[in-house]
Amino acid sequence: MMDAIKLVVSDLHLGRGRFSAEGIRNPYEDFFFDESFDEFLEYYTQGNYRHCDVELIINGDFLNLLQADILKDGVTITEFDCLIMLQRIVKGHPVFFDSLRRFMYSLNHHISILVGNHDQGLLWGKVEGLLKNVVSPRIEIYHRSRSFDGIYIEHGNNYDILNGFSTMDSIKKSPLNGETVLNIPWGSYFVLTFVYPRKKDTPYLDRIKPLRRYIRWGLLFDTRKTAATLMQMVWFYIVNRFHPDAQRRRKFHLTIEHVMESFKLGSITDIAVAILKHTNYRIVIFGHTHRAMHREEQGKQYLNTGTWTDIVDMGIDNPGRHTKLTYALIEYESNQPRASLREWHGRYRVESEIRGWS
Ligand SMILES: [Mn+2]
Repeated sequence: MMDAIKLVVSDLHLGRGRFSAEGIRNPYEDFFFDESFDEFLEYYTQGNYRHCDVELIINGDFLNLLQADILKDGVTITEFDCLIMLQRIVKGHPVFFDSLRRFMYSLNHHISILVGNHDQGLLWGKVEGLLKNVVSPRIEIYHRSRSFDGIYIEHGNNYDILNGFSTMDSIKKSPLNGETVLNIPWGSYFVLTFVYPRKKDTPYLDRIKPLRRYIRWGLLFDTRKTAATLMQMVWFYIVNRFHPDAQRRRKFHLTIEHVMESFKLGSITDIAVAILKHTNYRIVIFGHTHRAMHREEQGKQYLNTGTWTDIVDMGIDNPGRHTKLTYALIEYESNQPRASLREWHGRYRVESEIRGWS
């Protein structure tokens, strides 16, 4: 019999649901596993876990609060915009949110939510309030990290130069009209103005890993389209680099080294290794890269919880399109926590829908 466990998931990227109210397919949805998630919570609250203290930790990018089509100019995000986005996400995922609500009925169940770069809007008090209204007033929101029992958990975007933001100045006054808006990082401008409009035709565009190799493939096999896209990326940079908004312009004052640095998925792993080496933490858990990972050295562990969206893997070792519902399970043995990286299989399904193979 277990006393307490913690479940860590990340990068669920809940959007407005698979279909619009009119029944039209929503190309911006990235999360398709509401039922599996429901079974997941059910499993860890029954049987051996029935009387167990269970904490669900959602380690960043829980919600997709970068929905360009809702925003007035496509990039300026106000608190009100985030409330609208959150409302639509809740409406689009009734099974998921019912599941969270039911989980929280029991007082020995807890939910902690960490802010990621796709849900920076959770930093706003009213957005947090709305989420608490929807799920439970007992949920806890952590703006940067959560640590306990020698475990350090953070989304990880702050170690990625294109997606980092300081919680100190992540809400600013717009220079255009004095309105309070989110101070979004470079990567969010890219998602809103470059990726978002292209997802209509290429819904998996932001799920390709590593992008570098995809570009190389593209140049070889689809030369004209890839070259055009690369030119558009250069244009995206120029427009922002010389933008009338000084704050936005300054953000794009980056050198090529910065950009190349951000293409390397390894760097966040290096940070985790450094934390384990130089602090007393014994377990570090990140998300953000969408690549599940588990490293163990001298009893110290680094885990990356991956993502529940699919990824288009361009790697040589395991190419293809994969979905792995990965999570970290933290168990306690005589008060010592141990973490393991796991994959949720849930109930066997005889069929499922294939999406976006255009
Ligand atoms: Mn993510």
